[in-house]
Amino acid sequence: MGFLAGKRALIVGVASDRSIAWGIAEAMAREGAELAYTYQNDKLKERVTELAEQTNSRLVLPLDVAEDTEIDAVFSRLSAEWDRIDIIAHSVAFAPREQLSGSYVDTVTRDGFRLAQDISSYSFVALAKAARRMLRPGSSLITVSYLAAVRTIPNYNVMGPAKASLEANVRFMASDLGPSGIRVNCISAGPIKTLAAAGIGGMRIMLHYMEKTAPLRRGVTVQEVGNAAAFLCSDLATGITGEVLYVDGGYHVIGMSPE
Ligand code: NAD
Ligand code: 0WE
Repeated sequence: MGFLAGKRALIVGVASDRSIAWGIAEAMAREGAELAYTYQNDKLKERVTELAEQTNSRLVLPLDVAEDTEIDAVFSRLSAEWDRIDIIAHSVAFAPREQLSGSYVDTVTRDGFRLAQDISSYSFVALAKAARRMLRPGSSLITVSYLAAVRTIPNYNVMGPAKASLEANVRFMASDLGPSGIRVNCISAGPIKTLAAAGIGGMRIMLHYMEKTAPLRRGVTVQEVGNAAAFLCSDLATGITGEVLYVDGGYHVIGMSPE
């Protein structure tokens, strides 16, 4: 029997079989969790429905996290099927593409900054807020961040402050929900070729740099991120909350490259 047997998990952020959210979903399903999924828009409906079937899930609901009405609709639909939610996995980020290259100061705009914060950070606490009545002692929330929350990375630009805000959100949510027995954690993942990373200038160079300099001398996989997420959301991790766990081959500890 898997270490998530009997747990019910909502997975937010599957766009393809390369998504980090899909790595999380597969690991959680393998460990015995029952899953529900959301998809951002109609373009993704069929693909997410097919992936959901691979984990024996028929609960596939539309959700644009910018819309409070859609967030509420997800949990009112879920409450008809489930009496509680044990796990919410949030794996969503967005900033206007034109702000993810070039000079930070020159390209950032008020609207871009607001949108990045809204979709990439606020949406996590918005889910917790709407799910609150379905969360129980033992429930666990997880999100996915990136090193640029705490270090500058060229071109990540406005997403850096958004990830910094997401990690602070994790700490405030953990403090607030901890007395109710609800844990909130974050995985800071190394760079992975997903749709969100497609077309990002310099992605190949970054992966190559990881392979040369990270302690493990390689990149990480969505399976590795998924396994860590499954652990953090399981009763194996009942003493852990408010944490940012790096799944990056150790890259974040390096102070100077070996050559
Ligand atoms: P992905 O493109 O597979 O997933 C991003 C998801 O965000 C998609 O499913 C998309 O539908 C969803 N999304 C965007 N705007 C949304 C909205 N308004 N409403 C609902 N959903 C919305 O890419 P990914 O790399 O799996 O990204 C998942 C998370 O992992 C993101 O938070 C990203 O910042 C983070 N992350 C990615 C990497 C990487 O290198 N790929 C590294 C560290 C962290
Ligand atoms: O968090 C991310 C990517 C998030 C992302 C990606 C896109 C592409 C499509 C947010 N918004 C958008 N908007 C779009 O229109 N990563 C950690 C992957 C990533 O993105 C980078 C990176 C890395 C790594 C951007 C610049 C530099 C490095």
